[in-house]
Amino acid sequence: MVLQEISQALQSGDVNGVKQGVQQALNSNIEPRVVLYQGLLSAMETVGVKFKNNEVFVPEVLIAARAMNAGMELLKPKLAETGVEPIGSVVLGTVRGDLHDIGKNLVRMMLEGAGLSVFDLGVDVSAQQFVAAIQKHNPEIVGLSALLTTTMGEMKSVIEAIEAAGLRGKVKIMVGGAPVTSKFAQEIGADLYAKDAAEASFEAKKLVG
Ligand code: B1M
Repeated sequence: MVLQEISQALQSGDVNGVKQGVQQALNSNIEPRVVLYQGLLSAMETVGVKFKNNEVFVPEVLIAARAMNAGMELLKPKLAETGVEPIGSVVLGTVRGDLHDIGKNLVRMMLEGAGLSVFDLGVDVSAQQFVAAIQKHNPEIVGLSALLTTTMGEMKSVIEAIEAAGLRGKVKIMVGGAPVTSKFAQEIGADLYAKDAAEASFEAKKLVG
């Protein structure tokens, strides 16, 4: 069945296989939302579980995510026509002073794979930029990434700025990155800590779900 072929192709990072499968499914009048959930997202979830269990690693997740994005490009216009809504939204960024984005990008891909829409602010994002993005996009979750012990403290500044702007009650704050721990997350008043991209997407999905 074509949905299984899409799933297999996605899990092995086969961009052309995913594209062909998605196109074939659309040509056969399979509903775009079925292609999305049963073809792409369930396969990405499987990759996420394997990543969590150390059965696959960062490169495999990245190529699977690239294949998912290729399939999404074909699906997006059809989904827009049939009105499939994302399950929630996340404002995401690497905090000010920090230029590391490989992990953050992986988190974004897994969140998108879980059906959330992500407003990715990039790297070196100031507290005020996070606040402005929350005001603009009204997300359920704000995700902060930091890879340096010297920039972890900036997460606290972002949380304080969100509080000062009167937005703290409106968003849940998720933090992560190699030096970040759940103890640190608690100390700075974050709501969620995720140790990796798979956990970030599970937690986010649980929260909005
Ligand atoms: Co940098 N760097 N780096 N670096 N770099 C580290 C982080 C470092 C540990 C290397 C080392 O010394 N052993 C060290 C930090 C030490 C510390 O503070 N504890 C370090 C340093 C010191 C520096 C510079 C200061 C070096 C210098 O210039 N003297 C400099 C700082 C620049 C800056 O940011 N201002 C610097 C620069 C760079 C490059 C630009 C060269 C490059 C970044 C390229 C890029 O990102 N586009 C780079 C890289 C690649 C690394 C290492 C080698 C790899 C990081 C990485 O991408 N890992 C890193 C050493 C290492 O980790 N082995 C190192 C793979 C990625 C998938 O994992 O980012 O941990 P990670 O993300 C994971 C989780 O942490 C989690 O999920 C991800 C996927 O599972 N996660 C979240 C991340 N964000 C999350 C958010 C969440 C939830 C989970 O919720 C929102």
